Amino acid sequence: NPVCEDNRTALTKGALKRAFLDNLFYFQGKFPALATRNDYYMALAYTVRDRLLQRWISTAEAYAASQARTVAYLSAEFLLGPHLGNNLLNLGIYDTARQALRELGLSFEEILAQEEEPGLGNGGLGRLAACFLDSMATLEIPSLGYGIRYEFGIFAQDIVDGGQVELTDKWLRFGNPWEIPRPEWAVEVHLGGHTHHFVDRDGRHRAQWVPAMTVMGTPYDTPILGYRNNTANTLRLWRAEAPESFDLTTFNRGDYWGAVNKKVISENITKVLYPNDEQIQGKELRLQQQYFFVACSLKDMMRIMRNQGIPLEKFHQKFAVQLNDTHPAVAIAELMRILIDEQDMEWDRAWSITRNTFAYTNHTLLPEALEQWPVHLFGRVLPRHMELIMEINARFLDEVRIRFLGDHDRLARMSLINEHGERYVRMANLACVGSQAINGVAALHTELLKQDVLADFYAFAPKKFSNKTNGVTPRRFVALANPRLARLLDRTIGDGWVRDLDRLRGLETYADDAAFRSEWRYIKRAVKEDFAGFARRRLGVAIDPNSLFDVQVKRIHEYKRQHLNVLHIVALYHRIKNDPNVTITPRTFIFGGKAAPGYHMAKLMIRLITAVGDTINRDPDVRDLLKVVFLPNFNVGAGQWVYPAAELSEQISTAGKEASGTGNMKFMMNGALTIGTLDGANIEIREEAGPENFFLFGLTTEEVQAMQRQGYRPPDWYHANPELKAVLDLIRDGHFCRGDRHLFQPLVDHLINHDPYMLLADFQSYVDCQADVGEAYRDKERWSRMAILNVARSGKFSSDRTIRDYCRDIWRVEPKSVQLSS
Ligand code: DL6
Repeated sequence: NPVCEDNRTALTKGALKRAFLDNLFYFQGKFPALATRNDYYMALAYTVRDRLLQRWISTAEAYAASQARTVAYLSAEFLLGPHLGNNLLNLGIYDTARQALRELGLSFEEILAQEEEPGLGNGGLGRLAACFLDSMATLEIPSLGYGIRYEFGIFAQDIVDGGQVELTDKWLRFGNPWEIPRPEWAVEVHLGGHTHHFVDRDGRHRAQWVPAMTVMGTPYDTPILGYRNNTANTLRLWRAEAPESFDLTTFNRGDYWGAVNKKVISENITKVLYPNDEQIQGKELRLQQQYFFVACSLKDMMRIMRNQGIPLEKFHQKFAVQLNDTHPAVAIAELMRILIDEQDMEWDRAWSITRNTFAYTNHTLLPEALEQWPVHLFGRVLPRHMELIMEINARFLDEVRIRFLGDHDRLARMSLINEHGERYVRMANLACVGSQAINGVAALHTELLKQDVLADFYAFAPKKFSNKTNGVTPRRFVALANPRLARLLDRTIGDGWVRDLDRLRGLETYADDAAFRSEWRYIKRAVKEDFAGFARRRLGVAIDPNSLFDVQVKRIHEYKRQHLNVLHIVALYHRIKNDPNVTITPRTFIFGGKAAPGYHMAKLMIRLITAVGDTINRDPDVRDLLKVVFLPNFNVGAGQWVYPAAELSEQISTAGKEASGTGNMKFMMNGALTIGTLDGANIEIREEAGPENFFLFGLTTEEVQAMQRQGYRPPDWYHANPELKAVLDLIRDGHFCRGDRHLFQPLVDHLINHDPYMLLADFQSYVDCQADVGEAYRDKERWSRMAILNVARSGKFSSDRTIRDYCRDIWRVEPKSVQLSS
C-alpha cells in the first residue's frame, strides 16, 4: 500500500526517493543545492542501511530463538570491497535506486564511485573470507565473521616514475555508514605480565595470569546481506581502545602524558594492517593484534552463550570456529586458558571441547609464509598461553612417541616448538594439533599439504584432512560487476544462476549457436569499451577495444611470475622490431597489483612492467600491436571493472606454489580463457572447462621437484635459447630504461643465476602457448565458443558450493531461514 509504506523499509522507488532526501537533510544536514557527491553517497547509504537493519534484527531474533549452531569465521582479514552496489543488488533494488536517483537529476554511477572501499585485507585470503560471508548469508547459514577493524587498511598504491609509492589508506575519513559500534558489548583483553602458580584449597595445582596491560575491544558490526532473502549476518570487527578507568586513575595522579600515552599504545593494536601477504613479519604488535581479536571474539561467543542460557561445556556444540590460516590459531590456547584457569575445568575435558571446536584452513605452500613466533617474544606477550602451549606440546609429543617409536626426527618436526637454534612456536603445528579438521584450498594444494608441508600430521591423523576448493561469489563478481553479461544470462537461461551457479550449464548448447555467439561478442565488445572508458578516466591512457585484453591482476610476487609475462611481451616486441611483417595478434597487456612495501624484487617487477610499457607504448613500430598498461591501486572495485573485460586470464605461477588462486575463477565466470600452469585451482578449472578450452603450458609440480632435485641450472637455459637470451639481454642492458644498465641487472642476474621460480625453464613453453592463444583469438567463432563454454562450466567455482562443502564435512551447521519481523 503506497500510502502507508514505510520510508525506512519499503523497496519502492517512491519510498527510496523520500528516504534519500530525508537522510540528506537529517543525516548530512544538507539540501540538494549545497550537497556534495559524498553527501549524496551517504544519504543513499543510510537509505540502504535502514533496509539492512530490518533484516539484521530479524536475523538476530531468529538465531537467538532457535539457539542455532553457528559458524564463527575467525580471520585477520576481510577484504570486503564497496558495500553500496552489492547491498542494492542483494536487496533487489539496484535498478530501482538508479531510476530514483535519475529522477532526482543525479548520477547513480558517480555516487557509487564515491565509496571508499574498506581494504581490510591483502589479497586472496581476505577476499576469500569476504566471499564466504556473502555465501553464508545467501545460504542462510547462522554465522558470524570476527576480525580486526584496522584504522588503516591496505595502503593505496600510486605509481610515480614507474615505481610503487605507498600512501596511507584513510578509509574512515568521511565516516563509515555501514558499521554500527556496539560499545555496550566491549570486552577487556589482557597482555604481558607473568603467571602465578599456586595450590588451591582442594590441593590442586593452579595457575593464574597476572597481566601487565589491559585494553578494551569494542565491536563494530557490519550487516552482511544474503542475496534476495531476509538474512543479514554479522561481521564483527574489533577496535582496540584504552579502558576508561585506566585513563582516569593515571590522569587523577596528574600524569596527563601517561594517560594519553596509554591510550595511544592501546589504540595502536588495531591501527594498521600488515601489508605482507605471503611473508611473515615477526613483529610483537602483530602477535598482539592476533591475540586481541581472538580473545575479544571468544569472549563475545561466551556472552552469546550466556544470553541463550547454554552452558560453556557445550561450546563446541554451539560454535564451529574456523581458523582462516594460522593468524587466529592462538585461539586454541586462549580457549584452554579460559576453560582451565577461569572455569576450573580438568585438562582432558577442556582439551576435548577445544579440539572439537576448531578447524584450520591452510592457505599457502610457501615456507616463508608459515608463521612462527620466537618463544621469548610469545612468552613476553602471552606468558600463560606460552605455558599452555608447552603443556599441549608435551602431551601431544607423548602420543607421537607411542605411535612412532624411536622416531626422533619426526618428533622434532611435529613439535609445536622449533628447537633449531632460536626457539620458535610453530603456529601451523598448533593449529593442526588443536583442530578437528584441516583443509587445503584446492585439490593439488591439499595433496601437497598431505605429502609435504603437513605430511607428519597427515600420517598421524589422516581423517582430519580434506580438500575444500575455494570459490568466489557470483553476486559481486558477475551480477554486479558485469550487468551486460548478467542480462544476457538472465534472458538465455533465466535468472536462477545467481543463486545456483551450476545452472550456467544451460549455456552449453548455445556455444554452437552462431547467433548467440554473435550476441556474446557484441556484449563483450561493449564491456571492453566500458573498461577502456575507465582506463581513460583513471589513467588517461587510450586502449583499443579491438585488441585482445590479456590480464594479470593479483599481488606482485616472484612465484606468481608477472616477470614471465613481461618476458613474453619483450619477445613479441623483439620479433616485431626484427621483422615488421611478422603476424602478431594485437594485444593490450593489463597488469595490476600491489607489492609488499619491503619486498624489493616485487617492486622491481613493477618497475619492469612500467618501463617496458613506456618504451613499447611510445614506439611507432609496435604501437598498434602491443600496449602495456599498469593499473595503479588494484583493489576489489578495480577488479569489478577488469574481470568482465578480460579475454585472457594469466595464471602462470610455478607449479606447486599457488595454493588455489581465486582471481582465476572470477575471470572464468566472466568469459575469459585461461593461460595457466597446472597449479592451484587452475587444474580444476581446466578439468571443468575441458582441456581444449584452456591454454596449458609449463612444468608440472613433479617436474619442478625433479628438476630441483637434480640441480636446476638456469644459465644453461639462458645460453640454449637465443630468443630468451636476447630478451634478457635487452632488459639487462637498459633498453627499457634509457640505457641504465644497473636498474634491472639484479632482476636479470637473479633469473640467470638462481631463478628459484623457474621462469627460464618455462619460457619456451609459455611463449609457444601464447602463440596458440594468438591464433585462437584470430578465429572469432572458435574463441567465442571457448569463452561461452568456460562460463557454462564455471559453476563449481561459486563460493556457495565451497560453503556447502564446509557445512557438510566440517561445520555440521544447518541453514536457518528468517522471517521479517514487523
Ligand atoms: O585461499 C585463498 C588464497 C589462495 O587462493 C591463494 O592461492 C593463496 O596465495 C592465498 N594465500 C594468502 C597467504 N596468506 N597466508 N598465509 O593470501 O590464499
